[in-house]
Amino acid sequence: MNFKKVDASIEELMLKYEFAMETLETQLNILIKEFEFTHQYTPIEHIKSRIKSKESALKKLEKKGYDFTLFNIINHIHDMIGIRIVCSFLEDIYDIVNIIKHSPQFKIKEEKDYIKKPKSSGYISYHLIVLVPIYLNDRMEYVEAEIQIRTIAMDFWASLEHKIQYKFPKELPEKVKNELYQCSLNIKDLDHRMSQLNHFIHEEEKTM
Ligand code: 0O2
Repeated sequence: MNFKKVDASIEELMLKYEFAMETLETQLNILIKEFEFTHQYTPIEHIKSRIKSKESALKKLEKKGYDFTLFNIINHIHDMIGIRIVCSFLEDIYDIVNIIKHSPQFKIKEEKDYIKKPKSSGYISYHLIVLVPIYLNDRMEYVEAEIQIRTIAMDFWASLEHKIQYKFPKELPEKVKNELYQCSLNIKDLDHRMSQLNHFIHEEEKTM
């Protein structure tokens, strides 16, 4: 399937993704700033956002066994818009998930808790698929976006694993897979220990 046939309409679709990403970024920033103001605490280390390129969308559809059509992009790629919120501590993730879930601005389409149930690769993160309303000249439309919420430790693992995966276009050797999985257990342990430290410090602060 080549790009040319669907070029004009795909440009229109990409424009809608741009509008939705801008809307989502603004709304998330407001929610987070309000949280920081209310709690006098900053739970976020950094936020990254991106729109999946047409080339990556094509690759993802190929991998899933679908043709490169507008219908398939809309219906089978749930992360054309991706926002990654990297938090300090484990408990911060659930605070952020809560404020997003309770915000009337987005509809939650799906929730994937890969913290309670990590993927077989060892991947740990919290995913929310949200529907972002965009207001066009004559209508409102919902656009899907994926929000990944994770700690710095989870982000460290996912980034390096992604880099290693890239070097093996087919499949990772078993030995590498096992080692990555073991590393993910260390990440989980590290997050729990940091979380306990955080809890301890909060309790100490109360007595000061
Ligand atoms: P990229 O390059 O980050 O965009 P779906 O999107 O729901 O159709 P899937 O695989 O069922 O596909 O959804 P999933 O696994 O809930 O979320 C997909 C995204 O999560 C991936 O996007 C990655 O960003 C991240 N992810 C999921 N599993 C892993 C993993 O094992 N390792 C790493 N490093 N990241 C993972 P893309 O499009 O695959 O990649």
